Amino acid sequence: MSFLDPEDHALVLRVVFDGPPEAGKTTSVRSLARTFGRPVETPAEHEGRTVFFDRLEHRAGMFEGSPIRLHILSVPGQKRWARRRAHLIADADVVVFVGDTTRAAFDATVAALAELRRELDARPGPPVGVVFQANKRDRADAVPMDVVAERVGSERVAVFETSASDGAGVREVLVFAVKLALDRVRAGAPLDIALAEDPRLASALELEALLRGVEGSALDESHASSPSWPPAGGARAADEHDGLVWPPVEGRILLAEATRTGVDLRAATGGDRVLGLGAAWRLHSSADAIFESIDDGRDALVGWARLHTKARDLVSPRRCIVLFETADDRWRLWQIVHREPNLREMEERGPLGVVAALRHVLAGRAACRTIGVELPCTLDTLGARDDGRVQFVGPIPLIPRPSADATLDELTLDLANHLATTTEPAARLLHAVAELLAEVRTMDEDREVIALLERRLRHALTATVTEKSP
Ligand SMILES: Nc1nc2c(ncn2[C@@H]2O[C@H](COP(=O)(O)OP(=O)(O)O)[C@@H](O)[C@H]2O)c(=O)[nH]1
Ligand SMILES: [Mg+2]
Repeated sequence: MSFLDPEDHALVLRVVFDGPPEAGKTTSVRSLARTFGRPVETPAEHEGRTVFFDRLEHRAGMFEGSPIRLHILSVPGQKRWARRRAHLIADADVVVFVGDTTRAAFDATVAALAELRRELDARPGPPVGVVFQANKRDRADAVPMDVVAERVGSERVAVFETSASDGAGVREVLVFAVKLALDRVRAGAPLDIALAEDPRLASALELEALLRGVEGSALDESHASSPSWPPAGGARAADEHDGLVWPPVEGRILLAEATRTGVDLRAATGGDRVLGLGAAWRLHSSADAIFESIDDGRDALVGWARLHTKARDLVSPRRCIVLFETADDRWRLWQIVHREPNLREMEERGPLGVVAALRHVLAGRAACRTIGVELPCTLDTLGARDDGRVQFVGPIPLIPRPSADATLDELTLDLANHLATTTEPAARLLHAVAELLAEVRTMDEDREVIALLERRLRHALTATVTEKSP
């Protein structure tokens, strides 16, 4: 747990290196010690037997006027020291998970990571960030990186490649880990205070350079070419920059994951910006998300974060928001959203798909009324979760407005068209439409919307009956 040292008012952060035995924890901590020119201690003796674990101290910059002191520890790997390990994990401000990514060891690495995830998720308080150190990348039998990223991605970790034996990548891991630990310290404070840091002093690596690059030029044309990635000019050099990211800890992990893949400019209309980060992520910023001063930008970010929190149960989970300086010294808010399947794909599956999409749109609208946030409910912004419940997958508007009812109109017309041409057995369709109609009547929907749906659906029903019944 982080604490302020009463003697020198230093903020003490505990960085714990975890991972299966022989993955490279000790090698990593030793490599850091060499970089810092400091000794590694192996302090503990327990019941007459020496327990080798590694401990290293290091000063690392300032946080809100206090010097930062790092306590870097590696857990004892063997099973019999499980309790000692649990104790270290329970006190960690951030965990660096050293994973052996060679073929023979990788399954055990993934299993141990899943176990760590469970332990951390059970811990109360702000989330504890995890950096996954994909180690032994120098080995010829290392599993390919895209496979590694795929298998550990669902554990909400930031992934870095390392070869601890020659030190490659290990320092970058620590730098990122400290940022996550500081996010966690900030997250312990109320939101306004948690976000009180000045992003000019601490703002971010890859994405910042990326956004600076696109702000200026390319995006003003609707089909801009893709800039190279990573951007030229040493974007990764800006280690001291942290960005203003929400939610704390997990937002930065998402940001790191999203920006690992290349940027691919998809569309830009008016002042709005939509970029693809690889195939899996979308980066959005609307024309009204530009602010003259950093304080205005931060206030907007805080308000937007509250909106995200309010809508939490309805929206897809993998998303974060970021405030960045633009090339012309203003401030722009961005949101990064993991792509999830939407209702348009469902609708493409024929008339039953349209009925299902209609049901989800109505459920989405009902959910918005319940939470009191007017999110646009369209075929593009809504999707279905694995358990069948509706989920908002689009970008959350900065200022929510009631959405037009065009989507319901479009869907009921699509349904009528489908019904006129489909070969689907009439009985199934009749049943699905009749069921939906009954549901609509029980919903606390706008009266005009209900009337429209009843009219359209009844019309569709009659059409089906006359067309399909001899
Ligand atoms: N090739 C290679 N070997 C490594 C790497 N990191 C660690 N090792 C070796 O893996 C073994 C276990 O490393 P160690 O740091 O003791 O693992 P720990 O049990 O996690 O502390 C040692 O023989 C290291 O030299 C690496 O990045 N590449
Ligand atoms: Mg060791």
